[in-house]
Amino acid sequence: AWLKNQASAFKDKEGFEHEVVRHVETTLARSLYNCDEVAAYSATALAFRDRLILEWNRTQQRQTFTDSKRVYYLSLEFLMGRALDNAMLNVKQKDLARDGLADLGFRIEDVIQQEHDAALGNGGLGRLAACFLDSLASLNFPAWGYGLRYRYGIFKQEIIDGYQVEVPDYWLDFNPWEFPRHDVTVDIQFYGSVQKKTDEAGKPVFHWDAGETVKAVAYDVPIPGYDTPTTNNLRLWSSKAASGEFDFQKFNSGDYESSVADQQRAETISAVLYPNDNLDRGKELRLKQQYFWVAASLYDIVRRFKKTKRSWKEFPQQVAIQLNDTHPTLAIVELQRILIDLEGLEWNEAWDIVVNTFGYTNHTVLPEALEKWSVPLIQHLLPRHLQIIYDINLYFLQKVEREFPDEHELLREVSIIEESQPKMVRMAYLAIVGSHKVNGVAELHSDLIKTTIFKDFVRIFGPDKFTNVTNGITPRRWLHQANPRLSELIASKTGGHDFLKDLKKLNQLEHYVEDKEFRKEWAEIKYANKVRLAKHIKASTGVTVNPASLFDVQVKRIHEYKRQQMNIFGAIHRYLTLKDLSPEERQKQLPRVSIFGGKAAPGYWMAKQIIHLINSVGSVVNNDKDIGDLLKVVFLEDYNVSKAEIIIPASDLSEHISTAGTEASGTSNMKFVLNGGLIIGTCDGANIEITREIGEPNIFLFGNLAEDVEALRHDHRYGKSNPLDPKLVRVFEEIEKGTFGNPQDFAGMISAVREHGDYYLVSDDFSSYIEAHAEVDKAYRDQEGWITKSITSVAGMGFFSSDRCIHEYAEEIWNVEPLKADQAG
Ligand code: 26Y
Repeated sequence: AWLKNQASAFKDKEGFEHEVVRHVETTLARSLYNCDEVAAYSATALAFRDRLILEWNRTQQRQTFTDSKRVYYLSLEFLMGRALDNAMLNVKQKDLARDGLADLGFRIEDVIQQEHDAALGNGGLGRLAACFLDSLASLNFPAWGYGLRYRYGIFKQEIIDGYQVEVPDYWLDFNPWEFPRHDVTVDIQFYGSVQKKTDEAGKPVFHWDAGETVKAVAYDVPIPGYDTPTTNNLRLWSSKAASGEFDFQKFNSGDYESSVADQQRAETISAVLYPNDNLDRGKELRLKQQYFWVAASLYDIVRRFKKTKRSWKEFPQQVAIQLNDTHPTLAIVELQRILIDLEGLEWNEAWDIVVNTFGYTNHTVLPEALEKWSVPLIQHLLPRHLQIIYDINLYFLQKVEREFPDEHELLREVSIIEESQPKMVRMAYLAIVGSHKVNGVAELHSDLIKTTIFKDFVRIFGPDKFTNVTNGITPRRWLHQANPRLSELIASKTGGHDFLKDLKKLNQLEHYVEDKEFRKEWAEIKYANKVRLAKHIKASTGVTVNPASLFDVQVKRIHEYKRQQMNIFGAIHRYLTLKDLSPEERQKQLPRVSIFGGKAAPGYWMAKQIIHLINSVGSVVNNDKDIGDLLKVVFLEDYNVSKAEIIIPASDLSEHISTAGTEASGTSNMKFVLNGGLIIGTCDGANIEITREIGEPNIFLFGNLAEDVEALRHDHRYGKSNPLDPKLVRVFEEIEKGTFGNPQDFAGMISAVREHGDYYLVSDDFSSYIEAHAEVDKAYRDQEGWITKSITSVAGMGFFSSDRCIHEYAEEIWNVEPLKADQAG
C-alpha cells in the first residue's frame, strides 16, 4: 500500500522520463542528442537514486527516533553486484522505467548492463553478506553493514591462451550509489607504545602513544528493501592521510617525496581487496585493513550509542554486532579497550558488555583458512591490543583451570596464544571467547565445528553457546531479478508476488506439477534462458553450443576442495567414451555442454593449473569432428554476480561436488535449484538439507560421507587405498600422452592424486561420480520426468530464503525486532 504514495515512486512514465532528461542535461551536462547507453544508465540511476534517498533519510530518522536496538553486520566483503535493476524492482517500477526508456530510444536490458558490478568480495562469504543486507531491509530490521571501500574490488579475470590473467578492477569511476560523508571521519591509530600510569585512586591506567594516524572517511550506500519503505545503510570506510592532503610542513620544507609517500601509505590501506578465498596469508597490510575498519566502525557505533545517554550496561540491549568470520575479531579487543582505557569501566563489567554484544559466524573448517596473526606483528602494530588479548587469555585460562583442574594439555590446546615460533594469536578462539553465540552455516558444518575444531570449547562453555543457522539466499535477486519469466509464472499460480516475501508459498506449485500448460511454460522458460546463455557463450568464447544439450554447470571459486579437477577428469572420461563408440552408437548419446567458471587466487598455483586443463580440454574436444554437439567444454571468463544472473537460470544440472565435510554450506546450490536446475553433489554442506527439503529422488548424490574422510586419508598416507579406477587411470594416461597439450603443465594435478595422498579424495569418489552422471543422462532422456523433478524441487525450496535465516539470527542471536514505517509514532 505504501507504494501508492511513497516518496520513492514516480507518478507515471512521463515523470520518470522527465527526471532522466533533467539528469542528462544538467547533472551530466550532455545533450539528449549525444546521449549514449552509458549516459542513459547514469541518468536512470540518478533518477532512482533521488527517490531512494528520501526513504533512506526517513528510515534513519525513524530508527533514531524510536531508539530501537540495531544490528551491525561487520564484513570485510560485500559482493553486491549491480544496484539499478534491484532498486527498480524493489520499488516495483521496472516496467514503468522500461516504457520510459523505450520512449527515449533505449532497451532497458542494455541500459542495466552499463553498470559496473560492485565486486567487493571473493565468493560465498561476501555474497552472503549482500543477501543478508537485502533481507534485513526487506524485513524492516534496523541494521547497518560496515565494510571497507576498496578502490579495487576482486580482479577481473581474462583467459589468455588458456591461462588466467588478472586485471585490476577499478570500479569507482562513476558510482552513483555511494555518498561520501566528508564530515563523518575517524582518526585511526597504529604502532607506537603503551605507557602504564596510575590514577589518583592508585588504579593502573594505560595510555597508548600511537606512532601513526590515518583518517577513515565514511561512504554510505543505500540498501532498499523489497516492497517496503525501509532503506538501510551500508557504511564503507575509505582511508586518507590524517593531515588531509599531504603534509604541508614537510611539503614546504622541500620534503615532497616523503609527504607524498605518507599520503600514499595511508591510502593504501583501503586500496585493494585481498583476492584469497579460504586461504590465510598473514600479511601486515591485511591486519592493518582489519583494524582500520573495525576501529572506525566501533567508534561510529559507540558515538551513536552515546547520543542516547544510556548507561554502559545497556549497550548490549541497544547494539548487536555480528562478526562475519574472524576477519573483524579485533572488534572484540577494541570494544574492551574503549570501555576500560577510555571510558574507565572495570575489566569484568566491560567484558560482560563485550561478550553480550558480539556473535561470531564461522564459515570454514579448512585449517589453511583459519586466521592466525603473529604476536610480534600485533605487538608492533597494536601494542595495547596485544596486552588486552593476553589479559583476555589469562582470565579465560584461569576459568578453564578452575573448571578442569589437572587437564594441563587442555590449557595449551585452547589457549588463544599458540606457543609456536613465533607465537600466534588464534583468531577463531578469540572470537569464541569474546562472543555469546557462535554459529556454523549449515547443519553438517555446525555439527562438525562442535565435534572437531571447537570441541574443547563446547566442553568449556556448554553446548548452548554453539548453534546452527543454515544459510539462505535472497529470492528477489536470485529469482525475480535473474529469472523474471519464471518469477511471473510462479506468481500466476501462487496468488501474486507474495512468495518473494514468504518463500514457503512456493509449495503451492505442487498442485501444478501435473498441469500440462504449466509444465510446457516451465520448460520453455528454461529453454529460453539456455538460448540466452548460448549467445553469451558464443560471444565470449567463440564456441557454438546447442541449447537442446544438457547444460552442466560448475561455477564458483577454483579450489582443490571444490574439486573442479574431478569434474574435468569426468569430462575427459566422457570424451574418451564417445570416441570409443561407432558413429552410429555415438549419435544415440545425449549431447552435453560442460560449463565452468570461477577465479583462482593469483598465488594458487594448482587452481591455475586446473583452469588451464579445462581450457586445454575444451580446445581439443570442441574442435573434434567426431564429437560435434555431443560434448562441448567451455570456461566462462570473469565469473561474477552479474554473470551468475545469466548462468544460473540456464542450468539443467549444477555441480556441488566438494569432498564431504569441506564445503561449509555452499549457497549457489540453493540458487540453482530455485531456478529449476537439478544438482549433482556430495553429502556436504547445505546439499544435505536441500535433499531433505526437495526429496531424495530429485537430487543426484554420490561419494563418500564426511565420517569416512579421516580413515580414507589415513589409508592414502599408508598406501592402503584401493587401486585407482581404470577409468581414472585412462584419463591420466591420456593427459600424459599429450592429448591436451604439454603433459608437464598438468603433472601436479595428477601427482596430487596418484603420488601425494589424494587429500581431496578424487580417486575415492571418481567411480560413484561417473555412475551418478550416468543416472543424470538416463533421467534427462525422460524429459517429462525431469520437468517433474524440476518443479517439485522448486516447490520445496522455501526454507532457503535469507529471510528465514535473518529471522533465526534475530531471534536466537541478536534479540532484535523489525521496525515498520507506521511504528514511527
Ligand atoms: C583468511 C582470509 C584470507 C579469508 C578470506 C575469505 C578466509 C575465508 C574467506 C572466504 C570464505 C568463504 O567464502 N567461505 C564460504 O562461505 C559461504 C557462506 O557461508 C559458504 O556457503 C561456503 O561454503 C564457504 O566456503
